[in-house]
Amino acid sequence: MTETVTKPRLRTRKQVARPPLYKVILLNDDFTPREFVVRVLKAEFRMSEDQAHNVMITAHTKGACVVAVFVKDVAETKATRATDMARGEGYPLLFTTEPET
Ligand code: TYC
Repeated sequence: MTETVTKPRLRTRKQVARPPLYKVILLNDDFTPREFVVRVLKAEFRMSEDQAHNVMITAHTKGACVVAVFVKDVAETKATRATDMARGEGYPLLFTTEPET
């Protein structure tokens, strides 16, 4: 039995879905206790104590720090939940989101 194998005339590439990613950003403020910021980062973003501490210190010294990137609704949900955790304790801590360039 014979078989004819023909090469595709053009190189094709499987279409890969790449949803746009969004950064979750932690903003500094003068009132939220450092340990509370660390606690929120560990709880909502599943960071280790060390990772959370580094992110907190970066936001504290530079004014803001990228926490992580996610698809849009995961980023928004996590930012909202983390911010709400702070509101529940009366702290002004704020997480925002923005598209990754
Ligand atoms: N600046 C706060 C303090 O001195 C601590 C803090 C760090 C708050 C990072 C917010 O994103 C933040 N108590």
